[in-house]
Amino acid sequence: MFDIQEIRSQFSILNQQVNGKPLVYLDNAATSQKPNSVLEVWNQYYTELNANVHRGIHTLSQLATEEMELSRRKIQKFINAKNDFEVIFTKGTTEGINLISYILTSKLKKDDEIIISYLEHHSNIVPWQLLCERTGAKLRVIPIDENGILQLDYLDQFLSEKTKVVSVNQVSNALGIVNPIEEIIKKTRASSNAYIVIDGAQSAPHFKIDVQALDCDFFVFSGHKMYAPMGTGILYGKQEVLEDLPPFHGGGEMIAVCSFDQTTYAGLPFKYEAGTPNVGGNIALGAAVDFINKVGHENIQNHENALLEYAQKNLLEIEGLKVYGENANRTGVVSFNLIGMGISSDVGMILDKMGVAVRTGHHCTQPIMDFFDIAGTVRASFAVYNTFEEIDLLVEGVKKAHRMLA
Ligand code: 7TS
Repeated sequence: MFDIQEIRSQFSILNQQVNGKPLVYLDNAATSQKPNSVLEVWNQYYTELNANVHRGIHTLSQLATEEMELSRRKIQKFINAKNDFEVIFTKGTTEGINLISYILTSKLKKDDEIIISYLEHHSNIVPWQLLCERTGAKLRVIPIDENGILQLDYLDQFLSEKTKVVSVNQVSNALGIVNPIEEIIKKTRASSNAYIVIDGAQSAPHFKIDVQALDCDFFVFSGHKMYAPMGTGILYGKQEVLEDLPPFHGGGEMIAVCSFDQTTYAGLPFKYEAGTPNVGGNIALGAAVDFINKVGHENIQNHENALLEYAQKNLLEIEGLKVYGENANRTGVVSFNLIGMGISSDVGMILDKMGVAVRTGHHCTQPIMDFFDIAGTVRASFAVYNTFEEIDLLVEGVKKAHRMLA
């Protein structure tokens, strides 16, 4: 049974007023709120268990290590990784992609190619540009059509023996478009030996992920967008790929033997986890996975898709309102503008006065904004705790903005 009020009761933060109005939190693509179960686990770690992991003989250190490793196994199941040591704790998607682009440096040479798409967040653009600067490789970008849909014909044209990396997101943060990553991965495998990287920042909170079925080399996501604390994230990498590549950070816990003459590295996952990790956060990420599993992926998706459909239908009734990616397969996000009526932040400020939290601007996806020839959009993004009544308040707020700005 999907009981929205029961779910909402687990998120104390939602039960407050902002600017004298009940908070309507629709900025979930930026970061989701955290259920009490996650906060309790986090709090319990610091009040009862705090110790450094993997290095203590003492009881607290052993218990903290066990809890963090249990969390790793929960995440392994969550994404259906073959082995728990293929699950690397990071501080988020940005760190994950930077890590991958760094450790691939020696695998690329001048005139090799890296394929990304127009729909990427800056954190899936800039690390690859930096890799191009280091190696002389070139970036190729799969274009989109006026609906924001990727033009995969171009992928067919781009793929060759020069392609060394294909890195795309599963869901676009700016538009909510669901990209056909299964098809992209199949095409890439068929005509290149490229490393395949999937940015799952906006899909992990919404979809059941199966990295083995996908057959990607890397899959990265952030904990804070899927009900876990900030400063948490996951890098999944295939065993044989991670074993073949060099480490990223050097430091404590990532070595087998360290001497001034020669240092050898620890096995997975520790080779990629130098330094003291975010133990409390990583354990709480496991609790966030428990929360998602308890609600159920199907329930989450059905509810969020119903919210999206309802929001889009009602917003489109407002004169002059344009939804970007209106006809594309989307999840969790409606991105729009009141054409000719101020800029997106004007609408955002009016909504904020009504207690409605949305993001405005370019959403760290300036190429998409350039494509549509706009400075930004108003983005409402949904999580499992949002309600149809909240969508009504959003629509009411946009109507008010329309009256004020027209
Ligand atoms: N990739 C995608 C698709 C994202 O949506 C984001 C963050 C990132 C990477 C970076 O994740 P981070 O956790 O390392 O920051 N997206 C957004 C957003 O849409 N609004 O704020 C952050």
